[in-house]
Amino acid sequence: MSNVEVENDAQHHAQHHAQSGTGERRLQAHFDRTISHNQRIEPRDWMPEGYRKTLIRQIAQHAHSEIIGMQPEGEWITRAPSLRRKAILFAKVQDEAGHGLYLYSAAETLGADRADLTERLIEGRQKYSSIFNYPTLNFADVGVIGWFVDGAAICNQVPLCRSSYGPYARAMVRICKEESFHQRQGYELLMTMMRGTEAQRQMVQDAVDRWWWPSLMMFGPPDSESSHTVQSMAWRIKLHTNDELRQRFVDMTVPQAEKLGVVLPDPQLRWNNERGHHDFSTPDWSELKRVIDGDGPCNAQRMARRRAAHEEGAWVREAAGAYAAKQAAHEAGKKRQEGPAG
Ligand code: FAQ
Repeated sequence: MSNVEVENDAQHHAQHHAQSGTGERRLQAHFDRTISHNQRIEPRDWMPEGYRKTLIRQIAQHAHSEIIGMQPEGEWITRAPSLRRKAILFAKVQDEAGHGLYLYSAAETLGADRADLTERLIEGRQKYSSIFNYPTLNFADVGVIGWFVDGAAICNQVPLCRSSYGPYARAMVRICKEESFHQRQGYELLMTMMRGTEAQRQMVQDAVDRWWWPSLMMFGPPDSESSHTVQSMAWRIKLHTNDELRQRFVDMTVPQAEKLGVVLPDPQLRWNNERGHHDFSTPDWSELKRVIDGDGPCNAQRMARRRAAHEEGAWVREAAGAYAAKQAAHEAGKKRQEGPAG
């Protein structure tokens, strides 16, 4: 049996056991205690079906985002202005692929099947982050994605390292280390451009103007409209609300923008002494809704490319499957020849 099958088997036993009333209550009480003591739920532990489903939804959406997120910056690999920038960008885009793979593996520990998750993405039944539906128009966009998008990802994902589900939390530790490198390479790229010509400074400001609002929207709808936050926080899948993390991102980014010498495109943005935070304008939530619903500037292009990559990779999956079957037959043949042990 594969790891996933063993885990599914253990889960089915636990669930079967749970069907007898007192058994279920005991398991639920044990789960609740684990969560309230800030301890981790592991794949073999009993968990409520809603917890499992919510995690699969969030982790799959996160994995899809990493994979689709390779596209906007990937478009600049062949056009990077120097060998150094090309090597950095290559490494970053490859890291995103790695993040997607850790996350699909984390979803598999919950009984999900990776091929099925990919099908769901391709058929539009599962989401990916709104942010990757915006175009990268000039090379400064690569820097601003590192600074804003990876910066937002860090704000959102560092707390997830303490999320209640073990495999997700552990995947997040390594992901965050890499995101931190991504953010710094973006900021360093922008610093270099800001020290360059007037035209380069304008490219940076233009990219900042275009990516600021989509980056704030990445944190999800406002708390008042977030359907999952309350339950996900009770389960300690999420440790902060969407608005809390958005505020943290704004507070973190304002001094960085000042140092860089760019203007964040929000006339209402100012420090509020009483709150101890920056005030800022309300993002256009109707735009977020439109982009999530498939009508952003690049949704069709991103999905078309993802589908094409899936189709073009079919022969690799078939070849790997055929090789695995051959190896398994070979192993079985060897065991038969050796005869029963002892
Ligand atoms: N885009 O009730 P909530 C990265 C959906 S990775 C699209 O607030 P939740 C690395 C949501 O699914 C970026 N859909 O939901 C990188 C739900 O729909 P459903 C991805 C969104 O889950 C950098 C509905 O709206 N990061 O950047 C979005 O409690 C550079 C209601 O929303 C993660 O996935 C959105 N922005 O909170 C890669 C982090 N927001 O399923 C390449 C983990 C919400 O009911 C280059 N995820 N929706 O139909 C999370 O922390 C959470 O899932 C949130 C949303 C905070 C994203």
